[in-house]
Amino acid sequence: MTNPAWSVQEIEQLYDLPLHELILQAGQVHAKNFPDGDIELATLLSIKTGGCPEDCSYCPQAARYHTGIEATKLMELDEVLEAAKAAKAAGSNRFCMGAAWREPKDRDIEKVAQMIREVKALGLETCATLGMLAENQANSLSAAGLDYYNHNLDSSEDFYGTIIQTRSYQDRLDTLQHVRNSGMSVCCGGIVGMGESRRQRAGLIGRLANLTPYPESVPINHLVPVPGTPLAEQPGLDPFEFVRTIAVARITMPKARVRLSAGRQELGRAVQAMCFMAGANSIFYGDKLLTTNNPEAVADLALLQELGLKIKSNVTTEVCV
Ligand code: SAM
Ligand code: DTB
Ligand code: SF4
Repeated sequence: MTNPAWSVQEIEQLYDLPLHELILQAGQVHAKNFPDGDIELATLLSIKTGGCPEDCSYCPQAARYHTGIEATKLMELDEVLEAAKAAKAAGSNRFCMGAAWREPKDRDIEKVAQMIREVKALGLETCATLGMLAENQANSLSAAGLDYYNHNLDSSEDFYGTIIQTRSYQDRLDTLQHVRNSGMSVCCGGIVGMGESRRQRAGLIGRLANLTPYPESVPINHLVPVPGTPLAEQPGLDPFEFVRTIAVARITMPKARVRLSAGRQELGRAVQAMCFMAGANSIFYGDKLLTTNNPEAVADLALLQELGLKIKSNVTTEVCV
């Protein structure tokens, strides 16, 4: 996936279009690049919750904020497999294992590698999000068969320092490079609604779109303001601005799966429908994200059916020769 360089100004110009023109343009890009128009379902499991030493202002799992989340140890393999089997049976395509680590230790990588091998054997795509990765760690996960690694830029570089101080923007870019070099696909997006300006949202999308190649998966999270975190009282973003962000992501990263991620419960059905028209083609599916609530699976299936949207198949047909 190579892409022309996008300037922040060009992206702002897209944002400034009348909403119906922006959605039309994004819808055309989507139809051309995803003729099937199917929606991918990705299920999250928090395999290690809470107690994180980082200071991400939005995050309920940071130990320094008092959010009522209890820290756990790394989950046992059996428990992970049980959740993966349930996700597969519910129709999910991808199983994403998340850990509240700044970075994994090498012995954690060995344990997660075992989870990856066994989840993959169930016929699910695998994804993990474990924090920063060193080169050797990315290579080990890739060798275990990990399909995607999720690591977000979260915001534009000029807004980043107001939300996170314990790791730099460059640290994130370095991890993304290790993931890319290891041969895994990149899942990288951000959060909107943290008090950033439209120009800063355009800056985030620009950084994502200008990664060479741009990410295969782009999760766009709407901030879930969690009591106890510094962003608990952050006023919600105008829903049309969220739709615009999805459309702009679609136009600038035409072949990426653009995923409606955290915050869907607050968006409601009508705004989500607009997001699908603007080119979103993936959702986190299952009653829970990592620690916060997600729409119930039955409600999501009903919404997709009502909108006439096809779900990506999770049945792998093996050809015997
Ligand atoms: N600890 C790892 C890391 O930071 O890369 C993996 C897990 S972390 C929870 C994954 C992503 O979840 C963050 O980068 C952020 O984009 C998103 N996230 C966390 N809390 C959120 C919230 N309250 N609202 C929206 N997105 C959130
Ligand atoms: C991503 O971009 N969003 C997901 C996934 N990648 C790991 C996580 C959302 C977390 C929302 C807050 C929570 O549930 O703790
Ligand atoms: Fe830790 Fe990840 Fe939460 Fe930041 S986003 S506090 S690194 S779990």
